[in-house]
Amino acid sequence: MVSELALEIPQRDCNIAIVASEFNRFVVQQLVAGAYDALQRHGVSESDIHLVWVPGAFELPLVADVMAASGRHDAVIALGAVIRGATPHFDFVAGECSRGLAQLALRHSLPVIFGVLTTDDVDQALERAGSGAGNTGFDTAIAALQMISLLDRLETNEEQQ
Ligand code: INI
Repeated sequence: MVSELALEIPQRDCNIAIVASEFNRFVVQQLVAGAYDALQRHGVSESDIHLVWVPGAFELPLVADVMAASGRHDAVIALGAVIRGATPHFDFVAGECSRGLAQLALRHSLPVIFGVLTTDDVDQALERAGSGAGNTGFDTAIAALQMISLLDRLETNEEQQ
């Protein structure tokens, strides 16, 4: 008999932290709106969503770390937009941001969800920050909920074995 854990939305109250970067706010604001939309459509109340703004994507890991360490949130969603333009700065900002966030998830055993756009230009970023489907903020919020449910079920399975 094959045992399979499918992706599901949790059937319990969830508390979510969103850390968003001010840099390229005209894009990131749309990601935040997409994330709120997805969370509220799936029953997360506004009072259980905690939004914190940081200056840029480079600062996301530190504040995500503080939010994760607080023990008050079931998941932390990091939202940002790093746009290449003509600068090699891009690689350092995007690289450190993704590395830092990935480390946090493992350190805290908590879903720390990567919703940072890394694009060549503004048009590509706006394309991924549209309304409804095609909004990375929306998609990452769904991923956060799915990961909460998955970890809940894995913990329950382990307790039962
Ligand atoms: N921060 C971003 O979030 N996106 C960018 O595209 C970006 N660029 O291109 O430089 C950016 N830089 C700022 C960086 O994240 C820090 O806020 C800054 O270096 C201070 O530590």
